Amino acid sequence: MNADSTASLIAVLRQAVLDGQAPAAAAATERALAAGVPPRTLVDGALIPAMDEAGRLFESGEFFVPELLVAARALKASQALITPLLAGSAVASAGRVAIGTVKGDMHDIGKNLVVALLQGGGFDVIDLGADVPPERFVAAVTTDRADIVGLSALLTTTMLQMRTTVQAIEQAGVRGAVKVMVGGAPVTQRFADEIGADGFADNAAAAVVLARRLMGRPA
Ligand code: B1M
Repeated sequence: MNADSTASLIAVLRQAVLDGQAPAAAAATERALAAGVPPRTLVDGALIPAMDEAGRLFESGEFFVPELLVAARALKASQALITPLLAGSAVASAGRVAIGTVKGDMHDIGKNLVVALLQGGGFDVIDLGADVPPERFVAAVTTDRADIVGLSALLTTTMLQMRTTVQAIEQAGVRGAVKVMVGGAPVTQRFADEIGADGFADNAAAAVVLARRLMGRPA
């Protein structure tokens, strides 16, 4: 396969996601994978750029929430085929991570990518889903015995729930038993420091490196 055909397979997938065409996105993903395009190349070259473009069109008033929703649905049709390949087949657990998108926030595409790469990195992952209240994160520590709690947020309003969640973990008396990592488009290292998180990662691959560091392992 030459660079031109890889680029055109990626472009077709990117466009299918942007157009909200779930069957076309799934078909383009299958074609690209069958042609040998690595799954991570599809994520970085097609899926993330398609959602970035959808966000730009939303900001400029050319897309509205329904267009974002169908684009997200098309992305998930592709992601469903890619995720098992990213997750790999690690045997020994590198640690237990409970991860979710914070209360009030329905964005889960980036969180799902972090889940897939953590699983690929050998972590035992409890996916708490989206719109997760602080008390569920607390239970992940007290009941599920998570080593790391991962908080994702995509809205400047809901990222404040990260602080509330860290406080809830503190109030439950289990802050010393768990590491907290945070991420999502509006989140910064500075914000992570302010709320007392143990680490911040700005993408899914960096989240795996961070989780290893928080577990005291080499990256
Ligand atoms: Co919404 N949305 N959305 N949206 N949406 C954004 C986030 C926005 C930036 C769009 C815009 O205005 N340009 C804007 C937020 C503005 C702000 O707060 N500053 C916005 C808005 C305003 C809204 C609504 C309020 C719109 C409305 O209703 N009027 C509404 C809120 C709903 C709610 O949550 N309560 C809303 C709704 C939606 C949909 C449901 C339609 C849909 C989400 C579908 C879904 O996720 N199931 C949606 C989408 C798709 C987007 C955009 C277009 C794409 C988000 C995405 O999936 N990006 C987004 C614009 C944009 O981001 N360009 C937008 C791709 C994804 C791979 O990236 O999630 O950043 P990301 O994840 C990355 C890293 O951040 C990091 O790794 C990931 C992979 O590399 N990461 C972590 C993420 N979590 C991590 C956790 C970690 C570590 C790293 O450790 C634990």
